[in-house]
Amino acid sequence: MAGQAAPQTDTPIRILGRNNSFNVRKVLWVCDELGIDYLREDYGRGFRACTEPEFLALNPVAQVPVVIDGEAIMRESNSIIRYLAAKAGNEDLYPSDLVKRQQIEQWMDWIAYDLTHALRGAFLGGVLREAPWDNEWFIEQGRKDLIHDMRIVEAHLGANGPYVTGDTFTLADIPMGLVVNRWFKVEGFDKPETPNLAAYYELLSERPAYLAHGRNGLP
Ligand SMILES: N[C@@H](CCC(=O)N[C@@H](CS)C(=O)NCC(=O)O)C(=O)O
Repeated sequence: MAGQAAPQTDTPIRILGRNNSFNVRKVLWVCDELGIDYLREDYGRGFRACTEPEFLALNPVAQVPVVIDGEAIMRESNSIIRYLAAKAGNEDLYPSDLVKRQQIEQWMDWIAYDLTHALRGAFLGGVLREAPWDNEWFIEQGRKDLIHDMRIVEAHLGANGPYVTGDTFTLADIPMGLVVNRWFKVEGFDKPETPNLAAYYELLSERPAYLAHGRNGLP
């Protein structure tokens, strides 16, 4: 698709992925924020396997979400939500100004690389007891890393909030909103007090799309 414009069609996009997946929920949340129509099909744990040949042909790394927009087949949730916001031309969620854009993306990337790794131990291992993450050393390390990372977010929001990049809600708040929801749901170890994260959680909860897909009772 390099060099081609995004598909302009009235056909709803297709979202392949179970709606209890952390990464699918990001896409659903953004669609609701932007008023994007979609059709969702259940794939992933508990549903049709991502290892089915039909799914692997769409996503060789066998993970949800996959989004199909016209001829374009997309994977990687953060990349997908950037695409959807850019296609909608939504300057609030994803500004075209390169510096503002980078300020958003640096948080999204850090969450994807560091925080998600910590959550593998603390949540996938420590709460879901899912192999191969259910290893005591890995769980303990994940919990330590999660506390370390959430202290960074707590201090950042206190100094620079109320949203991740300051005064307005942007794409950076989508993965962060899911992380913070999980932070308040994850159990099995002592967590420090995080009043700024609690205030941020309440602020995001003013958004119906967050209540539908982020703070919706799931961890
Ligand atoms: N980096 C990928 C990660 C995707 C991912 O880890 N997806 C999980 C669900 S949150 C998955 O497909 N798990 C296997 C399954 O549900 O069968 C993204 O952000 O889209």
